[in-house]
Amino acid sequence: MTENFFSLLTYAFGRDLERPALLISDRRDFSYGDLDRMSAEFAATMMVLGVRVDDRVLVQVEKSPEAVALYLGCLRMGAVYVPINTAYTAAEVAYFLEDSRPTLFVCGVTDEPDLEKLADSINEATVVRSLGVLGEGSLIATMDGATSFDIAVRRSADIAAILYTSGTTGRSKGAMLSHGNLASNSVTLVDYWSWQDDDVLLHALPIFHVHGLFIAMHCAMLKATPMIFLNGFDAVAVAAQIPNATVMMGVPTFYTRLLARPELDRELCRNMRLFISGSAPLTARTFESWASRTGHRILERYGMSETMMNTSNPLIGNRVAGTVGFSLPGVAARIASESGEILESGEVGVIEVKGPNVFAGYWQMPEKTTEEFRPDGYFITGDLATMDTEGRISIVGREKDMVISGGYNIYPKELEVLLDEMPEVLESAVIGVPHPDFGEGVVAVVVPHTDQVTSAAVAEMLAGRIARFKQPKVVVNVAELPRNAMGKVQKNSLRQQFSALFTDTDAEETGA
Ligand code: MCA
Repeated sequence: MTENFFSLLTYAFGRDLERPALLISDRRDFSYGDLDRMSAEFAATMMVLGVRVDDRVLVQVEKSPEAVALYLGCLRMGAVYVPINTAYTAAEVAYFLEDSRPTLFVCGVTDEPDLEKLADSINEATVVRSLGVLGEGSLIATMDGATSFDIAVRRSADIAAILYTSGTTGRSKGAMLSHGNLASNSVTLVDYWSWQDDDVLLHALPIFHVHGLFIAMHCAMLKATPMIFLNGFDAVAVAAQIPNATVMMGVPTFYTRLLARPELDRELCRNMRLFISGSAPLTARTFESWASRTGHRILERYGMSETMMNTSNPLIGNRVAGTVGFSLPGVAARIASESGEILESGEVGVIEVKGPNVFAGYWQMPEKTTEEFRPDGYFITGDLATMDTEGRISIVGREKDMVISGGYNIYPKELEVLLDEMPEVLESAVIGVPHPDFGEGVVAVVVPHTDQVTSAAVAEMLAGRIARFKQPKVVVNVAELPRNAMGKVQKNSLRQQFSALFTDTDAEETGA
């Protein structure tokens, strides 16, 4: 018997293949039968292109029903799905091509000629195809009409996907998630959040990260319930769809932007059953404002690319603002000191987790994998937290140097390396400070050699090298960086100094 996660999904789809899966405003709806058929077509096509079990398929495409079917096709044939952010530049893509060594790289129609050259220069064996219908050689145009494809036999521990997560050293690590990881976490969440046969999910998240790809889609798919499938987040469009939905999953920026919409009220949310938030901390203020405007208490949960979901506030019972709830059934969580000593309730330490949701390790980085696990199998998340006597967890900070902006993780090191290469920069420190829209906004603090370093110069240097969303929203010049006795830059002190940069409208852009 196969433990391929896709067989669980087809079991759910098979209850009624006519059921709508993706509701799309400017295209026809796609049923679960359509997704099933398209996934077989993609699997057959990929097979013809040389993709085999365990081969990586690197994917950088816009959100679409075809992109969903491509993901399902990879599961179905036992290939390893490797999605990357559509905002990544060719320079960033080069790293993923080199690191993941894909057999097939699927990209956007307009990018295909350039990326084909790039892929060829890195790994001649990689086949490059666009997904879309426009390009002559696109994946869809290559389809040979096969409408069935046997589900590949996979064991629970076999890898289904690699999700890249940046590292504190600036080098992205590929978190390998197995078929068993996907199955256990999705089945747990469907049950924990009591997914209903008549639920309708409002899906406005990107589908290249765990949140939109696995958490949101798998819950809907395991019950074969419809998703209102929006290309991206637009507050007006999302607000207009709220009355047609029963569940929404989003990052905190979704909620703050919706709160700015005058039409948001109890009546608009009358059909909603559940609002879920994750990927970044939800402030108590947003939680309270949402409750008073809509009558709904947002359910906050906590996860990572390496583990998918670890904890959740309860569906029934008290959802407490500023906490991420309890460890999910089957997931063990504990708070430990840096040296691994397990701490008492209330003490601040690093949250460590163990369970069937925890990834198989980092792709081709065995030493890094070993470093991040305790000998007894607990994964060290790097997030600082406390646990109360009932087991309720609150995230209070991060051990790793990372900024979370609009739900995206941004690693300062990646930017600092580039900034320090600028001839006009003596040294730099990149930090995140409170931002009204993105939760945290990226700030580059630079020490210039002589002349001030301008935002324009930084933007010019970063153009094409790093995705726009990672780039600093503000560049600040300082005479020197604060350091401790060991010479380490005191980022806390910088964060404090510039904490009002995005909230104080009089703030200087390039001088401090
Ligand atoms: C876009 N921009 C951003 C961000 N997004 N800047 C900083 N942080 C961001 N998150 C910039 C763009 O570079 C561009 O800048 C300008 O904003 C407009 O871009 P656009 O794409 O139109 O932005 P948007 O549509 O307003 O997007 C904001 C967003 C989006 C809706 C918050 O970032 C988003 O969908 N975030 C969700 C991320 C997510 O799914 N995270 C899950 C990963 P310029 O004009 O200068 O070019 S974490 C996860 O999966 C874990 C496991 C978990 O627990 O969930």
